[in-house]
Amino acid sequence: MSDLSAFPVTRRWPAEHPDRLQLYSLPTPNGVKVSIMLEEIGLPYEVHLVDFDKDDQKTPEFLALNPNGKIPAIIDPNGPGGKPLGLFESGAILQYLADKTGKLLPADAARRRQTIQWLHFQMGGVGPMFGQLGFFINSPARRSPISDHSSAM
Ligand SMILES: N[C@@H](CCC(=O)N[C@@H](CS)C(=O)NCC(=O)O)C(=O)O
Repeated sequence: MSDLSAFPVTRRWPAEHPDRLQLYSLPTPNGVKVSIMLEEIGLPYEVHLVDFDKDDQKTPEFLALNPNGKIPAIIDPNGPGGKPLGLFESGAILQYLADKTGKLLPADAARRRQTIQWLHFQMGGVGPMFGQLGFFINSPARRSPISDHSSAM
């Protein structure tokens, strides 16, 4: 039985199956990336809902796992050397899971680099652009005065 008690996040979200990978997430674009990966590679996991309506992601327990206060984050009870490992940042998690299982990341050096290239393109380009679009356009409370003004014209 894995001991995850060193991770404060497990006090707020207790692990029912501590031997399984623990996922702290919500079905947002960054959140589902890890869920899809876990389903694809078939690794058993336990999911914990981080509720933005309750600002769960800003609680001390969650911040101890990800100081940036954003989902997704994981704890792998079976990390390198058999020790538990906490990780955040969806791209880092995807690459870790691919390395761990040998799935979805080619062993061939050139194809491996190309796959990581597309991962970085998603992480540094597409993801943040869509994130900002959602933040500035879709959220009425956060709509900028400039876009309000231009839409009234
Ligand atoms: N670069 C990070 C971005 C994570 C991110 O932006 N997560 C959003 C949901 S998609 C979040 O947790 N937002 C909550 C907040 O900012 O308070 C990653 O890829 O993991």
